[in-house]
Amino acid sequence: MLTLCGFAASNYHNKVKLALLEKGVPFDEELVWVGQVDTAASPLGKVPYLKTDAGTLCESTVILEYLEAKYPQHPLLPADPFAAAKARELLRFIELHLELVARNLYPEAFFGGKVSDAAKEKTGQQLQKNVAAFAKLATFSPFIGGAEFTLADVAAAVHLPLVSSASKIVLGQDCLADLPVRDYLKRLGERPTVQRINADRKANTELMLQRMKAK
Ligand SMILES: N[C@@H](CCC(=O)N[C@@H](CS)C(=O)NCC(=O)O)C(=O)O
Repeated sequence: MLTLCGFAASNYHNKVKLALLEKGVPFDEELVWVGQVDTAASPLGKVPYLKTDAGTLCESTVILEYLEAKYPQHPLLPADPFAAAKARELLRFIELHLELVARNLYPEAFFGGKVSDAAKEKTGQQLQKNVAAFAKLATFSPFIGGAEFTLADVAAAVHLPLVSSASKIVLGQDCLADLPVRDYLKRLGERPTVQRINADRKANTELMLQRMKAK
């Protein structure tokens, strides 16, 4: 049996959870907050990590690739190698050039912290450039890379909402507003798997905020 360790307010945790749900692979979830991580399993103390019969794995995208290889049912990568690489290209793009850049804004957007004006300006410029490049790769027709729901959609479903709201809250402008992201996310939100992710995220976010207040 697989055990997914982490917390449901985390988009990286939800990326792996959404892939498990889409593939119909049974799994348990273990609530592990930052600070409670087994560093033998995740040496940087990050979530998520996955306990498997063969051992533990960290890094969400590595876990996604493992799940694809180990559980071929309901594939989330196309069989054609080039089409699969295109899906991975979008997945990597979302993670590196959107999520990781927008993450500089999260302390102020979501955790009551402050981001310097210089960091805001730099992040805003990077996002503008990266979103324009992303627009050349993403089709949103109906899925992010075309006709099939793939790992790129799994990443998009969890990362794009945060990129949108962080830029809106901190920079005063949703950096994805000119792309059909809202309609796309609405379509994805019709999937029972995404509904489960969103409901669990909401409940866990409440819990996380209560914990933060109590500290
Ligand atoms: N590259 C990692 C990133 C995971 C990550 O940053 N997780 C956050 C929670 S959303 C975390 O554990 N942060 C705590 C920390 O960095 O110390 C992955 O893809 O799994």
